[in-house]
Amino acid sequence: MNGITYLSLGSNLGNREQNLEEAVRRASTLGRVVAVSSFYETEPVEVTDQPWFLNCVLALETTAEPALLMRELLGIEHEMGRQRLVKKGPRSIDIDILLFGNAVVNTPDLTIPHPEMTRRRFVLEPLAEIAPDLLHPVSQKTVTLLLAELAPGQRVQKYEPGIRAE
Ligand code: PH2
Ligand code: MG
Ligand code: MG
Repeated sequence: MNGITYLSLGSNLGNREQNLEEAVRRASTLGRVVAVSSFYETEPVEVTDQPWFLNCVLALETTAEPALLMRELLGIEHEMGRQRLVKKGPRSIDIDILLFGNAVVNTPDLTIPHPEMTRRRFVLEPLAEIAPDLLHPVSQKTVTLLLAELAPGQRVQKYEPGIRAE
């Protein structure tokens, strides 16, 4: 399988900016980086009682199969010291596969497209920055349209080092 894969990266523990930069650097060893979005300061969603996140999106051209890619990404999370204590809770680094070309994957360990991506502003805003016309392979909607359809809420703003959003 070949194609461009879109990854969502997030951190809300430790030095968030350094964590994203390090994860981008490590992910770049798995293929060719096509684009990296700006970093965004984002309000926590789903589990809201935790620190704000830095999030970004990365486009990577890779020949790795989705399952292998996911294993490699989990390896990066592990090497970077991620501890899994609370589901959807604070983490030094989270790397999720959003899309993998037009692939639709439904296995016990992996679901592509990422099932939450269309409900998350912290995913759609950075994705719209680097791939506004990209089509969601199931709904066939562009990222721009998905973002426009999102209900208001979920604060997301471009990260400016030194300025805190909270
Ligand atoms: N990740 C979650 C749950 N909630 N909220 C924001 N703002 N950013 C995230 O990366 C995030 C989240 C589970 O992966
Ligand atoms: Mg996640
Ligand atoms: Mg994850």
